[in-house]
Amino acid sequence: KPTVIDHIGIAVRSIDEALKFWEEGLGIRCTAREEVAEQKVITAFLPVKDTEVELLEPTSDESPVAKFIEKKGEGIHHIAIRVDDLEAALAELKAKGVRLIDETPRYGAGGAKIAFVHPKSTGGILLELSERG
Ligand code: CMX
Repeated sequence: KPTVIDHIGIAVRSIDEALKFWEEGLGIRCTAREEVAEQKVITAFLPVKDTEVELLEPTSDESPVAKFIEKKGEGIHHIAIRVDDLEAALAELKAKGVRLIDETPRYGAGGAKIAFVHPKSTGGILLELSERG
């Protein structure tokens, strides 16, 4: 079952540059920074009430985030919804004919189990499902 918006992912060229706005401008502090090698990104998490902003900086030209910035520029890259049981959620969506990018869970920042749903099945939003232990 979907519960809350776990986080909103924002593609940026440079986390250090972006933090000038988020931390110094808005006063929202980054509490965790982590490289997720499998996704070719560095992530920075900024808690906001009940959810988080995730800044995503590509670590390679092959990163999905690098391709996104090249095509669309910096901006909102994905929305992540938290689920209690990711395998069950994926099985249910697959049975309903939803196009999954990840049919089995991967591991994202903070050790969360994650899987992406294709924007073609969601009305144009890259959707992440996230299960936190
Ligand atoms: N949001 C909305 N639409 C998107 C999108 C995004 N982030 N990325 C691509 N699209 C759209 C494209 O505009 C395109 O639409 P049109 O065909 O209408 O032009 C369509 O999806 C296909 O895009 P594409 O450019 O041909 O395909 P890509 O090779 O760029 O792959 C995607 C797109 C979503 C399948 C790929 O980026 C992916 O597998 N993403 C999941 C992994 C990921 O994004 N990891 C980074 C974050 C990791 C983290 O948070 O830890």
